Amino acid sequence: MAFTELGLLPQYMSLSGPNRVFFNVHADGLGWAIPAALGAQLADRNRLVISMVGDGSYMFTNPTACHQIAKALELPILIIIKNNGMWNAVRRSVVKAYPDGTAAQSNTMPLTSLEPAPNFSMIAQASRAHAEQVLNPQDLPSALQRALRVIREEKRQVLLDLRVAGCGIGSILMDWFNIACLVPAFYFGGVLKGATGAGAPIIAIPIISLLYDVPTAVAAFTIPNFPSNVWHSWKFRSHQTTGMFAWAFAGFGLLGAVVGTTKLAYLSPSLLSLILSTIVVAYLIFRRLKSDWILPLDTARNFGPSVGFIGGTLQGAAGISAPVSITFLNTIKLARLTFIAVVSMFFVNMSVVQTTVLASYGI
Ligand SMILES: Cc1ncc(C[n+]2csc(CCOP(=O)(O)OP(=O)(O)O)c2C)c(N)n1
Repeated sequence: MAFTELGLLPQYMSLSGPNRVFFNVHADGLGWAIPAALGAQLADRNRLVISMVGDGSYMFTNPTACHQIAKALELPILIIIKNNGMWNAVRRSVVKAYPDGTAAQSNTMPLTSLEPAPNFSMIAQASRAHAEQVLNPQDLPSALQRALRVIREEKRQVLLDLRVAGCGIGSILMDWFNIACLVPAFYFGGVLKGATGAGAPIIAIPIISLLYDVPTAVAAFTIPNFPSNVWHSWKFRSHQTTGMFAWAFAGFGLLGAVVGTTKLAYLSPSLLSLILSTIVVAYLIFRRLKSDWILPLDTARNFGPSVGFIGGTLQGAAGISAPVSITFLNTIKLARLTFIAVVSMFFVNMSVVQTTVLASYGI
C-alpha cells in the first residue's frame, strides 16, 4: 500500500487490486502522506505500507512527530524521499506563469532551493529508524532489500533518502559545465583584446549571458576589463591623441555608462537579451558592409562627446559598446597604438562606473 504526494507514476507499478495507491489532491496540503501511512499501518500491521514524498513535502510533514509516533506505536512504515534539493513544483509553476520573468531567467531560482540539504536520515535515526541515503541508482535495489528485511524482521520504520536529478549534485555539475565554457570565452576575448586593443566583450559577453543572464555577464566582465584597460592606457599613454579628443570621448562615455548601467538594473532580462543580440548582429552586418568609411580626426573631434555618450550607454546596458565606439574609432584610422590608447582610456572610465553602479544595485 503506497501513500504519495506529487509524482508517483502508477504506470510503472503492477497493481493487483484495490486500495493499493493513495494520492492527496494536488491543491491539497503537503505533509499528508506520512501521517496517512501511519494510520494505514495502524489499521493493518502486517501490510507493507510505503510513503513516498519529495524532500520539501517531507519537511511539511512535521517529521520528528511522525518518526516519534512510528517508534512509539511500533509502526514499521517505509518512507522514501525523492530528494531533488528543491521545491521543484514551485519552480515549475513560476516558469510556466512568468517564462520571461527574472526568476525564470536566473540560473538559480530564488527561494526554490533546499540546499544545503538537511540530513534527513539523522531526523529518522533520532527515533531509532533504520535510515540510509542512496546516492547512486545502482545502490537502490540492495537498499530496498535491506529496508524490507528491517521492516519484516525487526518491525522497525525505515527511511530511504534518494538523491535524484535536479539536486545539488546536478547543479554542481552544471556549475562546472558553465566554468568549462567560461574559460574559452574569457581566453579568446583576451586574445582579441591583446591583439587589437579591443573587442573582448563582443566574444565573451554573449557567451556568458547565454550561461547566466545579461546583468551577470556585464558585471562579470567589468572585473577583467578594468585592470587590462588601465594597463593598456598607461603603457600606450605616449601615443595618446593630442588635445581633448580622448578625454571628451571617454568623459561622455562615462556619463553614458551611468545611464546605461541604470537601465541594466531595471530593464527586463528578455529585453536586455534582445538589445544584446541586436547590437552584435548590427555590428557584424555593419563591419561587413561599411569597412571602408574614413573620418578625419579633426571632424571626428566634433562627434567625440556624442558618440562616446551613446557607446557608454550601450556598454552600461549590454556590456558591449564596440558597434558604436570601435566603429567610430576605426573610421578615424588612428595608428594602432593610438587607437589602443584612446579605446583603453574609454574603457577605464566605463569600468569605474560599471563596478561602482552595479555594486550599489547589488548586481
Ligand atoms: C501546505 C502546503 N503548502 C504549500 C503547498 C504548495 N506546494 C505544492 S508542491 C510544493 C513543493 C513540493 O516540494 P517537494 O516535495 O520537494 O517536491 P518537488 O516539487 O521538488 O518534486 C509546494 C510548496 C502545498 N501544496 N501545501
